[in-house]
Amino acid sequence: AHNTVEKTSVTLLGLGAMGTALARAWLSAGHPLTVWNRTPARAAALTAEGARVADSAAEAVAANPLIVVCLLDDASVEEVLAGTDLTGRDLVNLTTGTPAQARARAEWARERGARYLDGGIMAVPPMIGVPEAGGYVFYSGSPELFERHQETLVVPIGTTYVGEDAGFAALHDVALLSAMYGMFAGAAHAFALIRKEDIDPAALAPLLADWLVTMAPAVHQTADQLRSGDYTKGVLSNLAMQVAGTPTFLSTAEQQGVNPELLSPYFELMRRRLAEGSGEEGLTGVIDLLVH
Ligand code: FVH
Repeated sequence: AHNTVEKTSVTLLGLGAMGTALARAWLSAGHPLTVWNRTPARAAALTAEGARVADSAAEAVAANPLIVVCLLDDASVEEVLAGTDLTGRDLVNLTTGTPAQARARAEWARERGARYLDGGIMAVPPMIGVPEAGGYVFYSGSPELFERHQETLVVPIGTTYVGEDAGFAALHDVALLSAMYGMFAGAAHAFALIRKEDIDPAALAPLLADWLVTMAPAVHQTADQLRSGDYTKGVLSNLAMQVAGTPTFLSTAEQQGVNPELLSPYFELMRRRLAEGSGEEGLTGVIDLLVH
């Protein structure tokens, strides 16, 4: 049977690595697509795949009610949209930025008569159009806009709406990526410890990956403790015991000729929390030391 449902037309501004991947996903799903890019050659490459190329950002914005921007940074969004008429448009901004930039951009769009959704992409370009890769985009801002376009937005990659505050998508994006860097930092220290030994890094890697996966659910206990305010709830390895173990980590690093600078700041926070008399807690109290 022929699919007679009309697909939503999309305007996409920005055809870098991510924008191009998004464009291809919408085109191959049959969505009429108008594109514009500062460097025209990148847009021209998509005409063979069915994209309509606008001569200017203003022309692209005039072409469709749904406008998606995927540019380098907030400054480039300002520059590209400056000469366009956003009245009545649904603006979806997939450009990475801070929560404050997203909130200001939402207000900026509202003043220009547009509805606004901000997006934080939790994926790299090869994950676009590949649902089994597990990537998704955090969205926040206008709930009506999200509901209206969810079917179109989900075509390239999964969607997770995190609230009406336009800054929340960026906040979730940065929170998850910050945790990722913490994980990478720990793994870097682990590889450094074995660097000069007769241990194959490829043998350590699966052990590390499995261990990190085993430990990851600890975040649920952290959340539970933060919600209840009881940081001793369910604690198996208390802070006093963990702080007592830190010299072993520092001595091992020294013996292996490894600079402990990635671990030491965390150990210092653990020591400070213990000094406040929180020996029966786990590690959740460290969070309160971080928040000004
Ligand atoms: N690629 C990735 O792995 C990450 C994954 C997570 C999300 N990020 C963010 O997505 C935004 C776009 O990233 P991208 O990978 O497409 O970035 P580039 O390939 O560098 O393309 C940048 C596009 O922005 C255009 N552009 C830059 N400055 C301006 C400007 N002043 N005026 C107009 N356009 C501008 C650029 O145009 P051109 O260089 O081709 O002319 C590209 O279209 C980004 O926020 C990531 O943080 C990606």
